[in-house]
Amino acid sequence: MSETLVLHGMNSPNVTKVILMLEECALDYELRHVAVFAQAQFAPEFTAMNPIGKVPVLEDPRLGQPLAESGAILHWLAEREGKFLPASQPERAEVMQWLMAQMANYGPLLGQLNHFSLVLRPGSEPYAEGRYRAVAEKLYRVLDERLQSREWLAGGAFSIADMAMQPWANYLEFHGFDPAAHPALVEWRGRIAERPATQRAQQRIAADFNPEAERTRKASTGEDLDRFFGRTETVPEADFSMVKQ
Ligand SMILES: N[C@@H](CCC(=O)N[C@@H](CS)C(=O)NCC(=O)O)C(=O)O
Repeated sequence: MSETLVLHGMNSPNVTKVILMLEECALDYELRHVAVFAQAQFAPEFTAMNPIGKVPVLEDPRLGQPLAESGAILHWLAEREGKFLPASQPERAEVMQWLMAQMANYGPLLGQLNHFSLVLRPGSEPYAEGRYRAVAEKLYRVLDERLQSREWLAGGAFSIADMAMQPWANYLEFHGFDPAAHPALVEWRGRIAERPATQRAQQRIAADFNPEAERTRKASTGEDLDRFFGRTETVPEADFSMVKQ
């Protein structure tokens, strides 16, 4: 049986983190591009693998069924290979804490900041922009403060928590925050960027994903974009009366 793993994805942070792990573990894998700007994630073949319609999805012959959710994929690969997840406690639990923090906080909330402050016209959604900017400011600050006293995010060694977090931490400047105010975060990011596996991952992404991603993004229709960004006709006005009841 072929031991080649297949990763369905695109050139985005949640997919990049898995490619970092595949390279760190020197596994044999194929990348298959999913054209999210052309609605390929909603095709029945894809939703049969992940009903939520999001990349990444890993097909691993050793599992025998597709696996979605980048945190679950990183955890599976760490268990499969016995790498990048400490065997003993409390280090193992600490790595899982930061992996979960990335999955539950950094990914979803920085993703919303992308949506509100970068996709929409500036000023068109001031409440959302302000809220997600404040959340992001805290998340980046917490990361910087934590990394001031340790080389790696959790567990005392480079782990799946670092691989999960680094592609999202790369948004710091894009989100308008000052790198000079986050020196420990920037140094840690650099340590990961310099790893040979990270450089190989970037080369694979550039070769196997970027051309098709660029082509399908430019060819996307208004309907494709509405579906991708979840836009609907009605945007309700903010009403805080329920909060005060
Ligand atoms: N919690 C999921 C999130 C995956 C996710 O948001 N994937 C994005 C790309 S990074 C996607 O597939 N977007 C297409 C869509 O939402 O339609 C994970 O970490 O795997």
